Amino acid sequence: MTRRGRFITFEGTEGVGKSTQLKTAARTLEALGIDCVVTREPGGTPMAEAIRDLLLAPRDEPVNETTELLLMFAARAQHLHTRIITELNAGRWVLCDRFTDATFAYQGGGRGVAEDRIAQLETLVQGDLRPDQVIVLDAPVETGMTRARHRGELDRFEQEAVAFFERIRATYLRRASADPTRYQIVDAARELDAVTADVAECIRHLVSTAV
Ligand code: Z5A
Repeated sequence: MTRRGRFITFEGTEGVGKSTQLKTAARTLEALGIDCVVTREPGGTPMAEAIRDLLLAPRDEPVNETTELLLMFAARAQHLHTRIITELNAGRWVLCDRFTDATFAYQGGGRGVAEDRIAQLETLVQGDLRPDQVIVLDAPVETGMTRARHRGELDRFEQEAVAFFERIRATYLRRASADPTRYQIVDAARELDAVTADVAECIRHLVSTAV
């Protein structure tokens, strides 16, 4: 019988290792015989990826915070309703690099948009759908920046100051602490093998409790 897949998201500040750990998590699931897909936000469909390009491109024109917020949710609506829900209904697990927690952290904590405004859009776009598990990879902001910033030109978010990312990290930790069942904080400042082992353990636990 087909059972709804699980929806797992990976969050954290820049360069903490989300993309790296998503791949590990996918391998762990595949080894356990579970079909999964890996995707990301903003993005995950051709149209949502086009919105991502709009959002990340550095530009001279100031970007209004509401414009940024609505574009994040426009991309999410497209991704969720044309891809994620289809995959979950087909019984596949969806591993997503960032989701709405990133909006609370970046647009809320980082930019100062009121949380209830974000929550309204969350309900409009998602109804009551929320990730089954949020893995928050946590590391000092400077650690992530050092790891990530050998890639060349900085995108519009990466051009922000350290204080912006400190507010984002604090928002993630606050949200995770408020709901320790649905959120798992992993210390991502450690060496790669240690982080990978914790993420794999978290995935195995989810599988064992999902049956
Ligand atoms: N954004 C938003 O504002 N609101 C929203 O709602 C959403 C997003 C959904 C794009 O995200 C931007 O969109 C993002 C927030 C905003 N901007 N920022 N900043 P993104 O996820 O595409 O961009 P990112 O956070 O900058 O991702 P990243 O830099 O690619 O980081 P990562 O995926 O977390 O890290 P990684 O690529 O796996 O690892 C980085 C390097 O570190 C790499 O060389 C690894 O080999 C290395 N690494 C990984 N783990 C370790 C350990 N443990 N030790 C040593 N080295 C390591």
